[in-house]
Amino acid sequence: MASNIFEFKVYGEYTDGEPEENVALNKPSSASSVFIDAKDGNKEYSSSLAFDGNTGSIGGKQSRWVSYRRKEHPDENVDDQWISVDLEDSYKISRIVLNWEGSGGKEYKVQISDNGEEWTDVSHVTDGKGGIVELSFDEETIARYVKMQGIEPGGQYGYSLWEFEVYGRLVNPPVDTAALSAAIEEIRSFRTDGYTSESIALYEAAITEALRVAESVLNKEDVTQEETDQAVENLQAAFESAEGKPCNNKRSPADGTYPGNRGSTKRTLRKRAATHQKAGGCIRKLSQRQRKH
Ligand SMILES: [Ca+2]
Repeated sequence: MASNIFEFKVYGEYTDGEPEENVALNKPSSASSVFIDAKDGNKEYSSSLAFDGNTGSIGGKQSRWVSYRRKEHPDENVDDQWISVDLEDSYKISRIVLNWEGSGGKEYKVQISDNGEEWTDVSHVTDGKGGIVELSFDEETIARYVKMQGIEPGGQYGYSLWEFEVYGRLVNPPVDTAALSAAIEEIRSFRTDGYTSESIALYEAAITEALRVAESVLNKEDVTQEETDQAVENLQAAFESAEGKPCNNKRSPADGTYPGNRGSTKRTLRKRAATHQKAGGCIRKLSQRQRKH
């Protein structure tokens, strides 16, 4: 069979113009069995050959996975065979392309899993004929592992796949913006805390831009954890630079509180900070723990 016809691939695009990528390419794979050709130098048709992006040959061996064949394994259940891939992260799967060699699957299921142990059917093909089979999925098809579970091969030569392609988008882990919200809220609260007008003006000049940037990060769509963490750092740096001069009390690195303030109520802290500020001291920051009082 001429393999070059398989090299022509049409890649789709997402609505934002990003090209789809084969996220199974060169990912770790496994299979229930691997055909070893004893008559041809013991060539092994291992599972990785279905995920190498190659639809031709490598070193005289065709780049395809092949399961046990009935001829060499008459006592095995050569129908119940599978191949799977670990995408190494969760993806929203839009398409799966099975590029069968002539000896394809007649009946098989495509399954997905989050843990590689419990599988959910997402497709059941009962009239497979080999060649390229393209399966499409909706937005909710999210998985880390994908498997082709064979039920009945197309012939006596086992299941054979040139390539097993999975197209999808990485599912981003949820971004935790609680620290950023808290930092913004904490700084806002200082703006109404009854400092002298001079110190408020100085403070606001230093903090306004940082606060504006932090709020834009908080409201940004598709914000990343890295951007969020950086915004908290920037906000804290701006806040600290707004201090008239360095505080004598060092911040405790463990929880961000001032050792001298531990156990104080919010009201006491505010009074103490105001007094300190009026005396030409620095602005102090209430910790989250202290704000709960
Ligand atoms: Ca291949």
